[in-house]
Amino acid sequence: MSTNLIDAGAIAAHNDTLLSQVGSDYAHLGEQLGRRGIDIERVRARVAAFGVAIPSWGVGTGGTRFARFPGQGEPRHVFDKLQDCAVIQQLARATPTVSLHIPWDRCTDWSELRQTASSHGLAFDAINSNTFSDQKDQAHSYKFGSLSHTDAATRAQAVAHNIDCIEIGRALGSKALTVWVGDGSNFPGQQHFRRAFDRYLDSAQQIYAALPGDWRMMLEHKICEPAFYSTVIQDWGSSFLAAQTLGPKAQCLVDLGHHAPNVNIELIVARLIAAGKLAGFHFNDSKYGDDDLDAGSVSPYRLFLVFNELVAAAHEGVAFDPAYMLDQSHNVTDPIESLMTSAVQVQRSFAQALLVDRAALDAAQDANDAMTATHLLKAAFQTDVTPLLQRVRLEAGGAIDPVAAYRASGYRQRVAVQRPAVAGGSGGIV
Ligand SMILES: [Mn+2]
Repeated sequence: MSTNLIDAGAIAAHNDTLLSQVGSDYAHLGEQLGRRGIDIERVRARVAAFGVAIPSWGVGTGGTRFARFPGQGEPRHVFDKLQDCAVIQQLARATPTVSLHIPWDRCTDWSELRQTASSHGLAFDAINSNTFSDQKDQAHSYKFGSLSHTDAATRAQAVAHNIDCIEIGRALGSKALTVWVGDGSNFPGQQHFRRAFDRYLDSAQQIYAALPGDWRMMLEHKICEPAFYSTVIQDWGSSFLAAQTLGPKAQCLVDLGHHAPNVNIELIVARLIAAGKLAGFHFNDSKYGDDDLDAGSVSPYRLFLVFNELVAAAHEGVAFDPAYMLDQSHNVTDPIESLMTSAVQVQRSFAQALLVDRAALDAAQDANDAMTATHLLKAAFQTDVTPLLQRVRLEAGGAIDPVAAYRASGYRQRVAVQRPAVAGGSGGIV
């Protein structure tokens, strides 16, 4: 399989047309930042080292419970998905890892999959289990829950699946298992809240016991859906309680779209950092309380404020190592275009957070100078770091304008011929 999915000459030709423009914009930005006492080269080095994982399910077209409108040339299996991920990484150079989902990504030869990923310059991030839908030939149904199910055999089946995911992850070089359950209820009185949570904890403990020493278990909470009245791991409080109970290898994963509207997510991030329990992120955006929209497409300032907490904590010497992943549903766009754009958006928020004058912000906070403090954040957020991001991509061999280079490459049209449309598919969001 080719390791060069978009012709390198075409990328170079694309870059040539924009090269002088990027050079002059970058020089101007460097001068602006220099006046603020910021060394652009140092910021560039940190941004160049930043990466966000692509969810394998993200390269398929998503949908709603009403309908799914498949795109052209959708990936048929995990090897096609890897190829699309490789294209994203080749052009945008911000996504060196892929996060798999089992059973959607099951294959017969994991070592072949690992080798193929490696030939594309990709590695594997956290592995995701699925106990929110029934699989073919499954003995027990998850209709009424999985890890928290009232039936012990159903819980045991869900535990065994998670342990199976750990084994697959080990074969692929993953270091984390992400557990999101859809368990919950649709009617008041349907579920005994405390007992359901206790059953969840009991099951989660069995999974935790099977974790290799250098692994993390990432607990992902979600306010609603598929259960619409109550959810067992509904919010960061429940997630934190569970992570505390399980032990040091269990941490809380923050999916930006899994909160009620108006929840202060950056504050949750700060709390989890302080408690040593921040596992990482699923980045996306939302308007109403789920993770359907592209990262930063609606609220880029909120994404910046999340990164502001991360950069501040790192600046203050707090030891933590969050995993960064995208998790969003692409219903009306080409998933490759959305994922490249979102990866760059996440990278942009990180770059902007690096521009905050930390000493001045500390002083403003100590002096209760709210206006200065908020101006300091806005000064960083309103800095257009586009030339810096373009330069990072250029130096890494990517495209200055990834979407334009992708469209010009004709990749989608090529794979549409090779990949006939299949019914169903495994696009989705978790
Ligand atoms: Mn998620």
